[in-house]
Parts: sequence; structure tokens; C-alpha cells
Amino acid sequence: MKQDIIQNLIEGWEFKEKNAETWLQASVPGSVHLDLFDNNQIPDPFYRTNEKDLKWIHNKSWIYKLLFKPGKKLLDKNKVELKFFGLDTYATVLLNGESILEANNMFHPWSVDVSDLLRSDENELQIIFRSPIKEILPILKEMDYVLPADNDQIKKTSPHTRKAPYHYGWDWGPSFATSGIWQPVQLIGRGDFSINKSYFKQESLSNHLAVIDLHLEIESFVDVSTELLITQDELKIEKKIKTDLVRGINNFIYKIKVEDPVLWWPAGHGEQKLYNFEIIIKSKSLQERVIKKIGFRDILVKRDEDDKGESFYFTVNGKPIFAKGANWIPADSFTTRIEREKYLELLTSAVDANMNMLRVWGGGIYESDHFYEICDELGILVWQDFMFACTMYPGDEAFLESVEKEAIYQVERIREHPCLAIWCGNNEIAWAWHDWDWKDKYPEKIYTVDYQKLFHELLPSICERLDPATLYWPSSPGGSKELPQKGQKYGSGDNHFWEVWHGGKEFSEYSKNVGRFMSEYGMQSFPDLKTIDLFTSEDDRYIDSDVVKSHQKASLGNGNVIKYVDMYFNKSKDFSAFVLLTQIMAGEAIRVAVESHRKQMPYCMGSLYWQLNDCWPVASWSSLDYYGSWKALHYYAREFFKPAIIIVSEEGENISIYISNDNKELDDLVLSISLIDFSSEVLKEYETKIKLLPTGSNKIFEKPKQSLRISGNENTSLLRCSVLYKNNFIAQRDYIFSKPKNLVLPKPEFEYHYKKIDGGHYLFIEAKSFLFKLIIQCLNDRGVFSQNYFEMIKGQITKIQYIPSKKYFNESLEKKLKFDIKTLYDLNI
Ligand code: BMA
Repeated sequence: MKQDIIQNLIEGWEFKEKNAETWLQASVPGSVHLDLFDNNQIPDPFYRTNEKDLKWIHNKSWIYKLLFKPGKKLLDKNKVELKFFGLDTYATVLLNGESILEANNMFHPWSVDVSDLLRSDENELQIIFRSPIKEILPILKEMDYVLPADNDQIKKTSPHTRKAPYHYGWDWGPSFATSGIWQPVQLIGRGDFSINKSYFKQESLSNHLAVIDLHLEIESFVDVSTELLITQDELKIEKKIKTDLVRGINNFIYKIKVEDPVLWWPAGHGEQKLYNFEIIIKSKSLQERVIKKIGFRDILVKRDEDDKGESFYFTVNGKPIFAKGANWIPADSFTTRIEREKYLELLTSAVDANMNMLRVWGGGIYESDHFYEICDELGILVWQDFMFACTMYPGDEAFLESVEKEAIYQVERIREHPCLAIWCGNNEIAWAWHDWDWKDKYPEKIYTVDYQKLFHELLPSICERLDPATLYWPSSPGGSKELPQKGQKYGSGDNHFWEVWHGGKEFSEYSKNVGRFMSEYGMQSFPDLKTIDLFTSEDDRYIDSDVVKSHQKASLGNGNVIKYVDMYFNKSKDFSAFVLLTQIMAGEAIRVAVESHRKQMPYCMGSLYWQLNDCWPVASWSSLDYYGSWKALHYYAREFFKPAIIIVSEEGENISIYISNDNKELDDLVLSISLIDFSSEVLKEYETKIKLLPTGSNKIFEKPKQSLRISGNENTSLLRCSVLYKNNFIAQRDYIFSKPKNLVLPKPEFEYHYKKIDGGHYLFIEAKSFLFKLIIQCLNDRGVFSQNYFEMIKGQITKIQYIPSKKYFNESLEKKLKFDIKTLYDLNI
């Protein structure tokens, strides 16, 4: 009997520019930019303004070559397949000089039967990657119009190519339209039978019983009787089934009943229970084995009509969940170097900031298996866009066929993950068609025919067939499943609100524009100072330098960042102070947004800011920079996404206090409110007993403004609100009545010392005056503080823990950690 055998074709690749003489070493998986960099042919693409000198790379064709000998055992298999898990993008593959494949889509694997082509001694594999830009230019010439692709900073060819849209540039990303073998390559020798596909489809779930169907696709080269074993030790499942295989493809479905399963929950709502299932199919002399990790959960999107429109919220196992999180973009311009650790670090930071959902935005890539596995483990729900964003797309048959293959592959790959919450056709296309003037510029058929076919016929039909339990939502933002006749509307579906930042409006606009589910809104800031140091030389560190400007990709640019800083803060004294101010400004902005969203719970049931992370060092809307450093916004997020928060709201003549609560009911709480002036004197105090209602937002206190603020004192006092349960803080909020720039702040006075306790690093800060916005930084590591960007009143002592970064911290740093503590006051002139 013959067993499957796999030979990885990873080592020994070489590459060159098509017309060059010399072959250089290449890494697989990899990309041409990284290979050139590793061979010292180009400088670091992210350093200073190097990006602009590297544009020639995407205009060239590149050849990758591998000489290999197939293992002896491989050759006597029933069939040998050459499998490319991902080719980026227009590639001709030659085996021993013979063309065996034409690839044109980076989002699905390509397989070729090479049984009759393989030589037993040396074989030569060559892959010729043609310029993704030049490939399309002749097509553009023939067209009467050029599809919008506003973010494409090269030649607007991107809509025609199934390649990560952000490779062509975005308003936070450089344009490196790279080429390469971006996923592994394998020779797969097929034994007598193998498991092609296995899928645990959850058919029903209640507290006491889960019914799952195991779908198996087995390819066999013989007629044989086998035994199938399905085991799960913890659940004491052990199924043995006699299975007769016939030559060809064999499809089976087996029902499995699981009694009293422990359910999978998103972070903050319960445990993330995952079960390992083992599937073995064996004949007398052969066995094939697969391990699957699955979780039991029911995720629904509730879309019920009401007097405001139609609700849009997720329930997990019947419990309504307020989705808290952000939008995810690829974590590198060159995705092949994102290792599991990097995913783990970024996703752990998301959960540490109390997030429970991320949206894999449609201009990037379908993420790697690591990403979804870690989301399963950490309890991060995934809103999954298909990779289409901010442009119209072709609707011809060849294009649709290519997308069909891509979508089938991706849906089958991702659907089994308990973290998957929703499929979404695209990012902002329907909105753009109606509200960004496109419909006046382009022939109507691009929308009514091409768009309709792709997002209202093809993709939903694939989702319906392969993953009917998960909602397919045609576009984000979107109001319904029908082809929209209008742009965004509030009251149904999900919304993107960009009047703050793009529209130049004040933060208070956030509270006037709350929809059922806010899936995008954002504010830019600069990355960590240590990050800026890495991509600049010392002379570059000012706002108007070419280097700083080239690491800002948004159309409104740094001028808009300055405008928003000026709206709320006084002038900064130097560049590094400005950088910190931008971060605090963004934190303040997004807090207004999230508080407005959570205040309106359950009308609004989701808040995902734009954006979690970066793909290179840049000024952007992110809360984690390219190296994973927490920007101020991420510290703010950890507070405003806490399970229960206090929201202070000035409404007409009154001040109201709300508590927005994600979790269970709690009784016997104490709300205490004090008005404290900046000399740290308590001017007014209230204390009252309250009750925390479950999953909702409740007004717990309301008083006329005069009773909580003192006219004339608006710039010299703050409202400190706390909710205590058995003497523990459940929620806390320091609220100021004015913009920070109007505050009359005392000169900050404080003392601090560092202490190591049980191996942990601690800072003890004692306030000798009122301190507005403490800014605590570690100057030589990228770790995280237990608290940051907060207020202290005179006499208060705060203990802050520093958790060193996993990646950058080492023993030699241990004794040399350098901390810096200052306050907002110190940033201004
Ligand atoms: C959103 C996103 C991105 C963009 C961001 C900032 O709408 O979908 O296209 O990067 O705006 O402009």
C-alpha cells in the first residue's frame, strides 16, 4: 500500500531580474523586494524616502528557479502534484522547460499534476513573474474609462488584478507591488487514498447538545475497505465506521452528537473552549490522519425591524454581544515575513485592550491560518471582508471565474473557525458609488450589472452553499442585503463615519452620528518616537521634512493632524512633543466616539475604530504601530472598552451620567462623584447607591449643570466619577468640561521611583500637584504600562507596572530600562 508523501520545495531557490545575468539566493515563501534587500541589492524599503527609489521593481519581470531531485519514494506514487499555495501574481511556471501553469490570482493555491513530467534525477522549476502593472496597462488603454482605485498610487491597474489591493499603496501604506512565491511549494505524492478535505459543520447547538456533521472528501486510487475513526478524548467520543472507498472522489457525511459541550465565547464573555478532534482513515496497511480544532458556538446577526430601522447586532450562544474592537490591516507590506509571534503579539494587545472583534478589512489579504487560530484561542470575533475595497471591479467572465475559485478556497479554509462571525463582500464600494460622485462619472452598468453580479450573486451564492450559518453582508457600510439605491443611511446595518478627520468636523460630531453598528471611524496620530527614530536620520525629525512627509500617505496629510491638534491643544514645544500630542489627541477623539456608541447601547451594538495596526512605520489612524508599540489610543482603548464604563454627558441644561455595561447585573454599587479643582480641593461631592443593569446603557444620575460644575471653574476643575462594588473600582472616569487647551493647569510636581518586586517592574508615582495626562514612556523597550495617560490629584500615589516586550526585551536591558514620565503641561511651549 502507498502512503501520501510530501516534499517541501523551500530550500535552494534562486532569482534574478529577467534580463540580468546573475542568479541570487531567494527565500521561499518570500517576495522580490525582500530577496533584493537580503542580497544587498536595495536599501531597506522602509527607511527614509527609499520607497520612491524602488518603484522600478514592480515594472520588471522576475524569474525564480529551483533545481531539485524528487525523493525516490515520491516517484512511485499514484500521482504527483506540484502545489503552489500562493503565487503573487502573474506567473508562468515551467518544469524542465515545459510550461505547466499560468497563474493570475494570489488568493488561491494552484496545483498541477506533474506525474508524467518529473524526472528521476535533476529537475528544473522556473517561475516567471511578469510585472503586475505592465500586464494590465494594455487593457486600460482599450477601455473608455479607468476604474476609480483612488488609493492605487501606481497606475490604477489594481482593480483588474487579484492581488492584495494595499500593495499598490493606500492612505496609510506605501506602494510596493511586489512579486513572488508568497506561500509554500510542495510536491505531493498521492498514496492509495488521502483526505482531501474535512469539515466539521455545526448543524445545531443547545446548552446540552451539539450536533455536528463531519464532511469528508477522500480521494482514492484503489477500491478498498477502510475503517474511519473519529475521536475526541475529553468528550469520550470514539466512532468507528466501516467505509468502502472506490476509485476517485468519495464524499461522506457522518453525524456526531456531543453531549454537554463546553461552549466557545468571545473574550470577556466566557472561556474559549476548543476541542481537538482526530480523524483517522485506515486500511490494513495504511492510515491517513487529520487533527482539527473546533469550538461550539452559535453566532447570529440579529436584523430585526424596529421604529428606527433595522437592528444589527451579533449574538453568541444567544447572548447579545456589544462588538468592541478595530479594523485590521495586513501587519506588513511584505506579508511573508509576518511570523506567528507577530500575530500573537498584535492580537494579544487587542484582547489586552478589551477588544472582542476585529474586522479583516477588504483591501489587504485573507489572513494566514495563524491569525484565525489565534483569534479562536483569544476569543476575537472576526468580521471577514472579501478582498475588494474602494473601487469598482470588472464583471467579465474570466474575472468572475477567478474570484469564484478564490472565494471557494477562502470560505472553505476559514469557515470552521469559531471566531468567524460574518462574511462581508467589500469595503465601501456601494457607499462610494452613491456618495463619492462615481455614479455620475461611470457607466451605470458597472454598478447595476458588474457590481451586482459579484457582490449580490456570486459571493452570496458561494457563502450560502459553503457556509449557510454565517451571514453574508454585501458591503460595509451597508443598510440591507439588497443592492443599495442610496449611500449610507443611519438606523439600519453598519456605518462608517468619517466627518471627523476627512470632513474636518469637531469630535462632538461623533455623538450626533451613531448608527446600529459603527464599523469605521478614526483619527490619525504619529507612531512611537522610537519607531520614528528607526526610519529617520536625526536631521529628518521635523514635521516638514521629506522623510516625515513621505511616511504620511493620507491625502489631507500632516496638515490635518496639525489642524486637529490645534483645535484641542496648545502649541507643542518641539517635534517629539508634537508626536506625543498627536497621540493624545487621537485618544481623546476616539474616546468621544466609543463613549457615544456605548452610551446608545442597545440601539448601537458595535464599535470598531479604524485601525488597529500598521503595515510599515507611518503616521496613521492606528493604535499599535508597525513594531507593535502601544500608541496613546491603545491605552485609551483599554479604558473605553472595559466591560463597564462611566459616560459623562452634557445634555442641554443637565449633566447626565451613564453606565454602559457588557455583562451581568450587579447590585449594591456605589457611585461617587466629586468636583475637584486643580489645586486638588474637593468642591462638591455626591454619593449614591446604584444598580448595574445587564448588557445595556443606563442613565444613573442627572443633575442640572450648575450643581456639578461651577461657573467660571470650567477650566480649573474636573469631575472624578467612580463606581465601586465592595470597595473595588468597577469603573472610573475623570471628566473635564473644556478642551485641554483652555485648561489652566498648575505646574506639575511629582516624584517617582522604580522598584523591582518579585521580578516585576514597578513605578511609584506621587503627585505633589494636580497632574493632567501623565505620559509614561520606556525609552529603550516596547513594553506596556498598566496605566497611562491619566490624571492624578495632589497627594495621590499610583503604582504602575511595566511589562517588558516579549520581542525586544532581553537580560542586558533588565538593569538599564530607561523610563520617562511627564505630563501634557510639559509638551507645550
Ligand atoms: C476607511 C478605510 C480605508 C482608509 C480609511 C482612512 O474608510 O476603509 O479605505 O484607509 O478609511 O481614510
